[in-house]
Amino acid sequence: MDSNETRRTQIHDFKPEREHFRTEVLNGLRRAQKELPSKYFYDERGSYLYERICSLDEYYPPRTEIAIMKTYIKEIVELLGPNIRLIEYGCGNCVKTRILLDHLPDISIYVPIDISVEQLRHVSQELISHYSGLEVLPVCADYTSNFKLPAPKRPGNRTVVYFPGSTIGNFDPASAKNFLEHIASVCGPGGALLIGVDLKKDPNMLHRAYNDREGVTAAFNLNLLERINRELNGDFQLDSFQHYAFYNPGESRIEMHLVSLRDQIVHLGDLIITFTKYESIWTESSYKYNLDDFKQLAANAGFKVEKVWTDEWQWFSVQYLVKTSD
Ligand code: AVI
Repeated sequence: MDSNETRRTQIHDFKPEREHFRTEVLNGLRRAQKELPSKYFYDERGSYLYERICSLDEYYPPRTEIAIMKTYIKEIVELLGPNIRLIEYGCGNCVKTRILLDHLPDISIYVPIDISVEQLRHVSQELISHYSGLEVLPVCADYTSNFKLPAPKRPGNRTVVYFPGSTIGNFDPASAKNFLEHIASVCGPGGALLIGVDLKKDPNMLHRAYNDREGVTAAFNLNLLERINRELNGDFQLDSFQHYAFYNPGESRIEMHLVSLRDQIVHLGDLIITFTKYESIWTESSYKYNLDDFKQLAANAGFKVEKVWTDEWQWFSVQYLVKTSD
């Protein structure tokens, strides 16, 4: 672990990507259905492109989730209670977190966890200067891996995990259950989870959300190849791959792929990867739930859904889950 910041902005850096990026990319590209983990989208440019996606008309989740948060913030903070330790998985730019922090004046500890060190450094600095009494303990880690959370100076009343943005949708159902189980263990007795969950809806609306007119989602998807070129000495020709995203109703998920537009060979250092024309690399799944399915998933992972807030069209939900006793 590395501590290269001043005392108040010290990032607990577990150097997540540098350890595993190469191994996971090589393993994924050796499979019959080539795949790359979507968590690697978020380098500096990827995080920037994701922020642009979040402001697109077609990409409804962020604005819908924010509207739900703002409408029901009083009820939400009442359930969270006073003097909590708030842990956020994948904090990104913390837009939604600020809604919580603005209404939780007596919150004691905030632990933002993100895979992107640049993003984390930036937001932690901002939060520290804006929320004077708040102890911010930023952690740079792949939150699906095991790492030790930093100890706060003074304990909070209880732990609440915040996992917004429907990032849970980027896990396949088995991994989603494992991850929620992991969160339940982090919460500890009396702990809770506040989570954003995207809901099933008209497939055409979903299709538009992942195939925006400006091509920002396409650039976000292709940026993964650029990152591999830069960091793993690759020679992917970006104009020989095409963004392809569709809703698979049988699996209740958006699938994002990068399709090879010709037979081609790509080098990653000494390694050679061959592509046939129209072969794809599967880069992301984004599962959509209905409320009952998610309730069942939560129950299987040791949580009881205590409260659900949605928008008037039931596009998106914010849910408050409490840990059931072991
Ligand atoms: C981060 N995650 C919830 C986004 C999603 O909708 O699955 C990532 C994304 N991929 C394309 N657009 C947005």
